[in-house]
Amino acid sequence: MIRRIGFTHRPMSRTAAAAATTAAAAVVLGVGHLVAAFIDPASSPFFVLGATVVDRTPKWLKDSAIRWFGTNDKLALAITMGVVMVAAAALIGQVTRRKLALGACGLGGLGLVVAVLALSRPTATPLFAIPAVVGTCAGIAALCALFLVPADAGRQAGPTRRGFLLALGVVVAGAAAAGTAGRIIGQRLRDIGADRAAFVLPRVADPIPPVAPEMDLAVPGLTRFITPAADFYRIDTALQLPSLTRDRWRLRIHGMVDREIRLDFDELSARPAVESLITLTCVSNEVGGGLAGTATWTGYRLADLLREAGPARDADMLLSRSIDGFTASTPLAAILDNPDALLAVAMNGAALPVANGYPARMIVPGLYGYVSATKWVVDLELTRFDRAAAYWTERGWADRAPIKTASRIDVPAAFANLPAGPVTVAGVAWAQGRGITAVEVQVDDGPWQQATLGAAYSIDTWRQWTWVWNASPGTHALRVRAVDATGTVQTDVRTTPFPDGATGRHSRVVTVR
Ligand SMILES: Nc1nc2c(c(=O)[nH]1)N[C@H]1C(S)=C(S)[C@@H](COP(=O)(O)O)O[C@H]1N2
Ligand SMILES: [Mo]
Repeated sequence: MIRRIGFTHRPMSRTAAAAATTAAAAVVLGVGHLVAAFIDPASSPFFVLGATVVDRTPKWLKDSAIRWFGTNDKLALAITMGVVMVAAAALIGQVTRRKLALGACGLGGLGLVVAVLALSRPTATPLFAIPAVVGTCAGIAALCALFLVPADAGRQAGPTRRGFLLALGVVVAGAAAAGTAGRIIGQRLRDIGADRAAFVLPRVADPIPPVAPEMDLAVPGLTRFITPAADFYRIDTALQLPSLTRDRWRLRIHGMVDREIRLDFDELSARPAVESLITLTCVSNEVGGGLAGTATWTGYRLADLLREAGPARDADMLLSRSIDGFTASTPLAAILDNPDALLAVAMNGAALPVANGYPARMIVPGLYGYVSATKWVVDLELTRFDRAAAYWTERGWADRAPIKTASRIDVPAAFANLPAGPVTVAGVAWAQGRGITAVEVQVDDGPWQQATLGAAYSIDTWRQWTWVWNASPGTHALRVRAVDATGTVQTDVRTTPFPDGATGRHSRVVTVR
């Protein structure tokens, strides 16, 4: 009698095969994540897949994702990826049902693809292939075990349902345990929390004027003048936040310079620190959207750092690169001519939150974040616009992206139901680099009326505004427009964020009873 155990197996039900293969795929990801903790979190198969999807997603889809899911876009991506992976695993499961070796090859092939993708990540070293390879071997072992359990030698009666479910449970639990262990070990090995806690705010010789309490108009529902770090919007391509401690951080300034400079964090800290209050805005912000925030940034003048390196006369771009491979192209003049362009290390008096670029990021007043605000920045290359492009400009977004004049109604809320009589309408308006000189409000097709402006801190910060409306019963549309210091009235022409920022006037419909 030929013992067939180990070479082939009893066919399994379609559902069981799908479940077994999905569990094996979970093992690939879980074990891969654990191994990656010891190599580099960015080499985890899960993040390699996610980051590859992010980088290859066409512009229109990415825009829609940001529009639909806002700052939950990464959660949406993770869920979508999960669904796709389960579907792919279920499909391989049907092949495995017929021939185990074929299923194992399928899983192995996918693992190989992930290994190659890992090697092509921007920060990859040859070690980046290891998590995918080890994870895939574990996944294949799990797959074989699950498919062979039912054909247990002693059991002439055939597969036992209980035995299979038990094995499935063990495999899934093992995958989850490996993934969780990877997460915890990854965090322990790079204790970014402790590193941040130990950060000491550099002393600023020439502090900026404080924001007096009366500068922050106390209207319920109105955006605060300074955005608390915890409420600051977050936009980036990072599926997993880089965990870069200060002692591992290095900055290289190179390219079209007289002398290349390399700095570590201590050497940076030895330089004179400055601070500035700046409103940062995302180009993807829709009319009326919340992708803008104001903070006090503490750091070091980018112009001083670049001048130390001696930029060539014909360089016109600073190409900044983050530890995770994101790049931004900033017109050099916007940095050399602006003492408020910073390599920032702190936000609102504390170390940068990891999500906002710890330990160092760029902040350049007046430019949208994608061409200026590189977080986790480690490399500054002086170059030219006719020689280089950056992450978003390669994808069709504009090279030159000054922030457009915008205004927003914060209160009353959309579709609010209000009693007739005096109603406070309030919001913020910004025109970084120019400054806001007036905000006007229109009710239905009535005349434009002057709002009262909050204090102007600087041309690079937003201004709050309020206007008291004597509301009469009915349904009304409130509309807002700003005027910047050049006298230009914010345009009514509606454009999409692509390629250089949305335009149009924000309006809100409310009902007065
Ligand atoms: N490393 C890195 N830096 C980045 C980005 C990114 O994707 N990766 N996105 C930029 C964009 S588009 C914006 S609007 C700002 C947002 O900064 P915040 O997340 O601190 O608000 O960061 C910029 N810096
Ligand atoms: Mo952005």
